[in-house]
Amino acid sequence: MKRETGVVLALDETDPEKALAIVRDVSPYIDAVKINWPLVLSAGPDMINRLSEVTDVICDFKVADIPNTVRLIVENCVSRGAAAVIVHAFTGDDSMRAAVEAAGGKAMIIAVTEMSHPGGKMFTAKHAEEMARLGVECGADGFIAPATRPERIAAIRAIIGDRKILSPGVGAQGGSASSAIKAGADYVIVGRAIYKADDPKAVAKSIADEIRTVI
Ligand code: O7M
Repeated sequence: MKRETGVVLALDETDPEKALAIVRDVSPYIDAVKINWPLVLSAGPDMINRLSEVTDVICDFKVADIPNTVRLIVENCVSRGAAAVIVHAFTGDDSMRAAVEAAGGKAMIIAVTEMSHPGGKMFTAKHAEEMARLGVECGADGFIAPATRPERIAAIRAIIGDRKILSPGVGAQGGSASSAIKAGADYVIVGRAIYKADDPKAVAKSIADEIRTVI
């Protein structure tokens, strides 16, 4: 996945044609688009293939299952052209290794550590460092850490070396792009602040500009 602007668009827009139009509009200012169940359930998995023709696609299915099921999901995403697949790390080492093996070096495997919403403090925060260490041992290429708590990005960075950090929670959830990048994130993940804006391209550009000032 390229690292030019540091912006990943979380495309939770559920109207397929609107979603495609937004991606085409903002594509000069994003490094990748992240899609999750809201868009895939309304548009179908073929959306992975269609979006892959425009930009890199991160399949955020937060896969959390036994190794065989994890493998089947990751293989399907990769065959549709995904550049990365996001998995939960709490499933343990065998499921994490199954994800990495199924990706076969063709797509990045990104593991969730601490989640960005208030509820993320209840369970994920307490085990975030352990999950980061497990991800490193199992060969994960990147990690999710919360832009809403930049000090937690720094804690994960201290464990994972130069593997990638993607940080959601910028904009609608109150986090700032520059604080996340300064704390050690490689990319920020931004959804509503871009796709619900009157001018998504202008917002994506302003976030890319903000990131450029701190690197
Ligand atoms: O900018 P938003 O709040 O509209 O969207 C944030 C996106 O990031 C949305 O797609 C969430 O599903 C995702 N996300 C979080 O907000 N918090 C997390 O802790 C983790 C994710 C995520 O992307 O996990 C892989």
